[in-house]
This record gives sequence, C-alpha cells and structure tokens, in this order.
Amino acid sequence: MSGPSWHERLLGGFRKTSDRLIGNLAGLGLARLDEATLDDIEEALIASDLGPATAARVRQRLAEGQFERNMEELGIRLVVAEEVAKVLAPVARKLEVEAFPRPQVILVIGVNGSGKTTTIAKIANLLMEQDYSVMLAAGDTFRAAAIGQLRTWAERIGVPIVSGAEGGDAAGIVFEAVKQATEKGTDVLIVDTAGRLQNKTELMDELAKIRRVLGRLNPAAPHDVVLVLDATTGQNALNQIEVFKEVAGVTGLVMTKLDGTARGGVLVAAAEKYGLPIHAIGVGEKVDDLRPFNAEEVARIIAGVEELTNG
Ligand SMILES: Nc1nc2c(ncn2[C@@H]2O[C@H](COP(=O)(O)OP(=O)(O)O)[C@@H](O)[C@H]2O)c(=O)[nH]1
Ligand SMILES: [Mg+2]
Repeated sequence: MSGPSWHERLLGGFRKTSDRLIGNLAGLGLARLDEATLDDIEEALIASDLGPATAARVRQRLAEGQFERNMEELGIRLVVAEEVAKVLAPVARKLEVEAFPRPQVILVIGVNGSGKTTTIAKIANLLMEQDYSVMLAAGDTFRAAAIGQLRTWAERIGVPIVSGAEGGDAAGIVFEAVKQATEKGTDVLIVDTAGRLQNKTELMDELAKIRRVLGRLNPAAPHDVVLVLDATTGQNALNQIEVFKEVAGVTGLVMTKLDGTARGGVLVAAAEKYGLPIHAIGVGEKVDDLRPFNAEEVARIIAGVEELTNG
C-alpha cells in the first residue's frame, strides 16, 4: 500500500493534542520542580484534556523526585507517556467476533455527525479483511440521506444491507436483518441508528424497542453497543458517554476524527473516567482509516516523546 504509513497517520492524528500538551508544558521552568511548577504542570496536563487523575499521578511521580536532578523536557514527557500508557493499555481492546450462535450483533450509537455511518463501513471493511461475513442494517431511518449513505458504503465494500424507507420503523428493519443474517449464517450484523439527542425520550424509546426486538430473536443480542465519539468535540465527548450510557448502555467506544483539529487527549480522559474498551480510532474519511491502537505507541505520541528521541 502506498501513502503514509499507519504510524505516520497516527502522528498526524495526534499532532494537535501533542502540540498543545508540549506547548502547555513549554517554558514552565522545568529545571526547578517546586510546588508552583508542579501545579503548573498538572494544570497544563488537564488543559490538554488528559484527565485529572492522570495529571495528578504525573505530578506525584515528578514530585517523588526521581527526576529532580537535571530534569529535562524528555524526562517529563517520558513520565507523561508512561502514565498515559497505564490508562490506555487496559482499554485498548479490539472488537472480537465470538458470538455463538451467529450473528454477532453490533449496535452503533452516537450523536448525528459523530461518524457512525462511516465507522460502520470501516468496521465492516476491517472484519471482511479478517474473513468474517458482514451484513448492515440501516436503522437510522430518520433521514433519507443516512439510509442512502449506508447503502453507498455497502455497495462500495460489497456487503449486503437491509434497509427501508425514510421514516420507517427502525426496529422492523433490525428484526428483518437479524432474521436474514441468522438464516445466512452471517458472522456479524452491524446496526446503524439515529442519533437524535435533542429528544432524549424518543431516542431512548427507539433504542429500547430495537433492543427488545433483538432480544426476542437472540437473547444475547446486541452483543456490542458501540458508541462513536467525535474527538474534535473535546470534553463534550465525555458528556455524550454519560448520556448514552444512560439511554442505551455502552459496551465500548470508537473515537473518530483523530485527525485535523482533534483533541485526542480526551481519549485518555474517557479511559480514565469510564474504563470502557476503546475498540479502535478513526483518523480519516476513507474506509481503511480505522485501526485498533497500541496504547504505548499512542501514549508516546501524545506525550511528544518521539520528536525528542528521533528528531
Ligand atoms: N476527518 C475525519 N472525518 C470523519 C471521520 N469519520 C467520519 N468523518 C466524517 O464526518 C462526517 C459525518 O460522518 P457520518 O458517518 O455521516 O456521521 P453520522 O451522522 O454519525 O452517521 C462525514 O463527513 C464523514 O466523512 C474521521 O475519522 N476523520
Ligand atoms: Mg449516519
């Protein structure tokens, strides 16, 4: 494959976060780690979205004095990288296909525009590369464009799709899709949903109805409820976890748009606060712009370790 390597894309995707963190840490008088400087460092980390507990642990380690003498920028960044890796390592968990009987049903939820439909295409593509059979269900019936968009992706990557008319009953589509996927022995059924957070009750009712229908056909379904979060929304992503946990239950996260002007540090804050598995991250609009992530690699990128050691 040509173009930038995955590692290079990751560097691009986290550059904004990393630049911000490094900028926040710059000029803090690193040579003298007095209380005021430690306060500044802790604040700088929180301002970079890393989450208060992670920031506090970094502060603690710096205060413990292991790095007191000849404190270099690299020293601080290595501590940040280590602490970030500790938070990310337990949650970096890719989606496993293990449901029996098949299909494994993955319900994909999130606010409109977060990247649900695109992420569904990406996940489908990834699973097909691993030789799983995949089917899609166009459960976002609220907007005609949403159905069309999923159909287009399905055609492009070559997977069957069950869809209906705009304004149709999402639960009915899901019912039909599970039936077809079960008959065909399809490995994975991925269900798109509407993300109408403006009307929480309606959204909750719709998701509850989908869940009921799923449960009737297969008590274990949905096996996964994946919340798609837009990394560019920064701290707002944390509020979305809160709301969707309440209305739908969430078993894992995918964070999208970790390119451009993303604030990827929120990944760390989310891991710290909720401990939900982060299955993958999205760093672009193309179908292969989704990958599981390596906690240590991402941590070193966020902390800006690489540019001091390789540069
Ligand atoms: N840059 C970037 N754009 C993305 C990513 N994922 C999705 N998008 C774009 O975000 C917009 C909304 O995505 P869509 O999948 O329609 O969101 P949905 O409303 O939640 O289904 C589209 O223009 C996508 O191309 C990503 O990882 N990076
Ligand atoms: Mg959509």
